[in-house]
Amino acid sequence: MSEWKKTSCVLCGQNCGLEAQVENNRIVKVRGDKDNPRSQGYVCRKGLNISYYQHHKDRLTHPLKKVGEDFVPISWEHALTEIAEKLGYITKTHGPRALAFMGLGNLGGHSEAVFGLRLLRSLGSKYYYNALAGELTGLFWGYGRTIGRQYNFTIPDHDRTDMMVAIGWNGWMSHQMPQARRFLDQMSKDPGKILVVIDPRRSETAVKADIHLALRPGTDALLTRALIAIILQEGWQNQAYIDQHVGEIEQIYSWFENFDVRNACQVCELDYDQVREVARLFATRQSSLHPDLGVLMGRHSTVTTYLEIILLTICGRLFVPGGNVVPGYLMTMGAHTDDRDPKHWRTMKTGFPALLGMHPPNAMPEEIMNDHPERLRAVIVSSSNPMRSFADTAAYEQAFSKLDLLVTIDIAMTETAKMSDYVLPDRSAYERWDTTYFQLNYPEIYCQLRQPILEPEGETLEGSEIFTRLADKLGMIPDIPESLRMAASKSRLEYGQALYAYMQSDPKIAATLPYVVAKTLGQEMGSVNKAWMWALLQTVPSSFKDNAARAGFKPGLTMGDDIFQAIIDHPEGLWIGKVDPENNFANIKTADNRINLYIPEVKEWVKSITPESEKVELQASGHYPLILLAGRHMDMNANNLMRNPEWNRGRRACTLAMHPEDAGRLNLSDRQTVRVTTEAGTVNIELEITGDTRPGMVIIPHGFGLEYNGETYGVGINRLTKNTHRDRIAGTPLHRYIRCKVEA
Ligand SMILES: Nc1nc2c(c(=O)[nH]1)N[C@H]1C(S)=C(S)[C@@H](COP(=O)(O)OP(=O)(O)OC[C@H]3O[C@@H](n4cnc5c(=O)[nH]c(N)nc54)[C@H](O)[C@@H]3O)O[C@H]1N2
Ligand SMILES: Nc1nc2c(c(=O)[nH]1)N[C@H]1C(S)=C(S)[C@@H](COP(=O)(O)OP(=O)(O)OC[C@H]3O[C@@H](n4cnc5c(=O)[nH]c(N)nc54)[C@H](O)[C@@H]3O)O[C@H]1N2
Ligand code: SF4
Ligand SMILES: [Mo]
Repeated sequence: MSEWKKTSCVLCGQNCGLEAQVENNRIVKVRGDKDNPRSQGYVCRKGLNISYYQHHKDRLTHPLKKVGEDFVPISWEHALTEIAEKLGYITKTHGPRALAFMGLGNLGGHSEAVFGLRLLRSLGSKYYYNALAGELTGLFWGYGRTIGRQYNFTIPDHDRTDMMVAIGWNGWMSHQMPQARRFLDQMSKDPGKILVVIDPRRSETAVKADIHLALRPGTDALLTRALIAIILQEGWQNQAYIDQHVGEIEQIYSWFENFDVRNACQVCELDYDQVREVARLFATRQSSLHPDLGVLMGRHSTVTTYLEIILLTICGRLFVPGGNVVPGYLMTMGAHTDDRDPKHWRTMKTGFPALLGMHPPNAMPEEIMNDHPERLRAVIVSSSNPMRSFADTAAYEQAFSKLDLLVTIDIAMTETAKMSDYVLPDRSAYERWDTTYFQLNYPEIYCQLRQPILEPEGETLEGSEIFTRLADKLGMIPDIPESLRMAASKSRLEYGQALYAYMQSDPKIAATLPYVVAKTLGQEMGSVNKAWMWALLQTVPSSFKDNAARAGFKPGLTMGDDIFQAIIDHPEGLWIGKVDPENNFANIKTADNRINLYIPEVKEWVKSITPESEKVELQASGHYPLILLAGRHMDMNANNLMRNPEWNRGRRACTLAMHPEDAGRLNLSDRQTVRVTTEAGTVNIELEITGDTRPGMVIIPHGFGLEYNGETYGVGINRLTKNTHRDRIAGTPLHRYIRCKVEA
């Protein structure tokens, strides 16, 4: 018997709607779901292959404990009791700073994060490492300083923009917006719209561009400084906007006054007239900007973002139709954690701040490998594979083998799981209820609560259930009255009233709300994640209620429950709100409600980025003459989410891409094995000679080097990256600019 079921792809942050045909508890066919209001049937090759994510030999089905060199099955009861004892012991003996969590959600689901973070906090620690602090936290920092909230970063207003500048974004391959290929095609064909791509190579997105600025790798900060300088020198800035919305701007003008734009363009290897034309268009059109990893993982990462915010601001492109806007949320990606406030922890050895509550994975090896009495000794990892994803595999191997406790929660036996003391099996994205908080959209607010489409195999539990049981073992959950459990079995309305009364009875209960909901409504519904969606909707702020009313939900006491019911009734996903498009400026949360453009801490950094200094910094090194892009998003990878290599059979998935000119000079031929060396290490890899890259620049994709069924597929890129090669403020890796050499 087969059945088509509504679900979503979990292989990138877009979570396109899918319909999956299920037979004998297996996904046998997949198609894009036309009923999904956000993706409207759009799907890429990866989404069509989710059966390889779900069904493979390395799936975890039972809790495991490491004994000697082997893993032995252990019951949930024993595993959680032992882990709780160890967590209690380590945090009591060495203090709470000895404990960190890592991951807590990836591209497929985020419900567990609430429960994991609650547990971390209850144990007294604030150390939370996450992949976002390996890519986006510099950007969060920039918005935090200028706008007042790190979570109020912006995205282009895709439907209304008539000029989009993609800088370091290869949307044709990575998506990063709804229906990316459809959008880029339309942009490209519409004579009234301009697509500008700033990328050193002719990427799949650059091919679609009206203007391609093929800048020299690593010169985005210099180029952005030049764009701002041109606009200010020509007087093209939007003075009315600046007068009305900007504070703290006078201090920055001098950074651009005598800036030598022509010389800068030369260093960027760009034509001055073309750069000037882009500046003029950007200042005069309904323009928007889409930055991505090419700059976020590039040289001067955080300062490039800051300069981009300055560029958007002086042109009056922030918070306006067709410009860059703050999208709508049910739940933000994290809490604002201003790094100037000492209550937010910095990493101890390396001194990196938490940004949006997250610490950089690049710092973790050093945080373990030191002899401070409070050094990191215990790590719980969920939905992440640091042993392959994060910079410097060798440093991670050394550090993780020094830990007193490593626990991994995953759906597969990963390289990180193999190093762990305990390995706990999560339900997969298709076996549990879940949602993500990534679906940045404007002005509509999108939600899909994925329903389980498969019966779980073995003894898996939802991650949020695992964290709740651990909290219980640690004695963190108050006694729950029988009346609350009874109410949960009757109706959501009665439960809501009983929960309210219970919380009123003791103010301390609020801090344990997720666990209380898990153990009552979660049990009743058979899913903690599902119950948490209901609870979340009861506690949304009034601003969200206004948004929900705009999408047609009736204001009043039952609004949260009405939205929940609609979410359940629409497994394909739905709009649950709409932000006020007339009032995006309300997202500015600074003291004077103005954009504060001056950030004193990076003044010297910005001023140091001159044509003269960059020329010297960028000079090719005799020892490492090539620039390696350590990571690339393409049709044949999906982070670490596809372990079974079968989906790429017959394709050249993991190669070193090199331009024919370099290959000729080095006397190398296509398909031969070459040796790539960086300051971090050496790997052997198949060479692919291709015009996909640019002379002087080689590329290896990430997401390979995974051990599957006893074999290793492709090369683990992070053998070539050094964890200390990172942004000085955010600690994010500079994976798009690594010096290397390639030999036969
Ligand atoms: N197929 C696929 N899609 C994915 C993922 C995946 O694994 N596979 N992962 C998802 C995730 S988690 C993320 S974060 C996104 C990332 O999505 P993107 O940021 O779009 O991914 P990248 O491949 O890093 O592409 C960035 C572009 O930057 C360019 N670039 C390199 N160096 C420079 C430079 O110095 N300056 C400029 N301006 N550009 C430069 C590269 O040539 C490349 O074309 O992709 C998401 N989508
Ligand atoms: N050198 C280099 N390194 C990179 C990049 C790069 O460009 N270059 N890209 C970086 C980027 S942008 C990102 S976002 C990170 C991502 O790195 P990670 O944080 O590691 O995230 P993923 O690789 O998406 O997923 C990791 C794990 O989640 C597990 N998983 C899948 N589904 C579930 C589930 O339902 N529950 C649980 N518990 N686990 C599940 C998978 O088996 C996998 O082991 O990698 C980064 N690493
Ligand atoms: S990988 Fe991303 S764009 Fe492709 S189908 Fe999945 S969610 Fe959609
Ligand atoms: Mo990412």
